Amino acid sequence: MENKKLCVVGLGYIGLPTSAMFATHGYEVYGVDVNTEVVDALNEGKIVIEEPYLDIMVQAAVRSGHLKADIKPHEADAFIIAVPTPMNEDKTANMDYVVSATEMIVPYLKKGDIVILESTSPTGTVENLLVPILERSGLEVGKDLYVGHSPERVLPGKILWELVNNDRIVGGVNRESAEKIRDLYKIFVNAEIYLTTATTAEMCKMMENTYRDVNIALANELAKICEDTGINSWDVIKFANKHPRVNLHQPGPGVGGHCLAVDPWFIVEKNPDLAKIIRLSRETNESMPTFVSERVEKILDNIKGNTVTILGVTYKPNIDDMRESPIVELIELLKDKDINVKIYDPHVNIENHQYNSMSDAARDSDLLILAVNHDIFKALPLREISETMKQKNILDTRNFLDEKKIKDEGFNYYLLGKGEEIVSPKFDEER
Ligand code: SAJ
Repeated sequence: MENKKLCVVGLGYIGLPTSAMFATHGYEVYGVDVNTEVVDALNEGKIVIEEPYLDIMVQAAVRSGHLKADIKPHEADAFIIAVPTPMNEDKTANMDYVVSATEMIVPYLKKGDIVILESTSPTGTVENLLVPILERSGLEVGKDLYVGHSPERVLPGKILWELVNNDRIVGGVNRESAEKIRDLYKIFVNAEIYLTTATTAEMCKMMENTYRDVNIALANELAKICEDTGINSWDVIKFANKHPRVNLHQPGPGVGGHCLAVDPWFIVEKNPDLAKIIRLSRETNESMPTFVSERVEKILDNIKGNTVTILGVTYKPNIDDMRESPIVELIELLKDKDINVKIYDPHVNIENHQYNSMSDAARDSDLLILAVNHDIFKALPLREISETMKQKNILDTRNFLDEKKIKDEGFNYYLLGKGEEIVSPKFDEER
């Protein structure tokens, strides 16, 4: 029997692992990307992104002849569109890549084919944007062509495991489309696949990230309130979460990444008058770099200094990804205040900020800011740092460091979300 053919447009963080997954499950997969560098690398069995074990899987798929890359689509039984949907300046979704990817596959479509959009998209994208383009093929959508949305929901760093083990939602333009798409993913998905409409699936994806963003905003608001009240928000969170139905999230210097910081805006775009909590949450999280920079200013005023060292610039710990990182904005805000900023993050290459060690980065600093909770920062070489720093001050924006050890080494310890004027200091010290 001839192998089934699949064409995946967009070979990024989602398209590439998905291609490799199908290819190692017997499909003949054509990966399509406009970037020739990605295409050439893939045809040599190599990848240009970082994701655990993906290189091994891609290499196996390419060597076995099941995965090939090209700059143009190929005829296939199913097409997956997995291109980026970035945010425009005005915080609306940029659908240009989705449009061009869809237009690109039209000449290759035949009766009975399946077309799936995986990219995160505003509600109505499949019905109002994809379908009219696909109909240019002369095929009837829902009858000759099975069309739907099946959003990815994997976590960078755990993509291959989550692709297989996460439940999946499939939204079809009709039931038959949803069922065909489900049967396709069933090949490697070892979890539930739920069927619904395309527009419901679009909203689900955006809402999953919005849920997290709104909850983080709540934690960030609590942090601000607690600083003002003179108590410690991290204690409030710890104790409140002992309630069986409460799960407060963690405050921090902001929310980064290409998902949480972006998707909620796509809901606001379509329903600006109704999406009030969603918009306010985004604004709250976007205000955090400014909030931290103001805290830094207060601390520096007290200690009379102007050099700070920032530990970590990525959007979350233990990765090299700086997309939408709030720390990048924090750095700019501090520079605007004429503060001399030194940056240390061994996970990324930062121009003009290459230090051999943490103590080198901390040299002549008045304040050390723990901005990202990378594992490598857990045990700070406090003694070495204290020898090079001008003044011994640490601001922890993640409640990540050991306050007692830091204080024992003679440092002042400041914590984001904890008021400097603690209401009951005696009790706090006894902890
Ligand atoms: N953060 C906080 N406080 C918290 C939790 C996170 O400030 O309590 C911040 C992090 O520091 C980071 C940001 O939020 O800057 C986002 O990190 P994340 O690990 O929550 O999420 P992403 O963007 O790496 O991945 C998310 C995931 N979505 C959910 O968990 C609902 C992932 O499953 C999605 O596939 C991905 O978005 C996506 O592509 O949509």
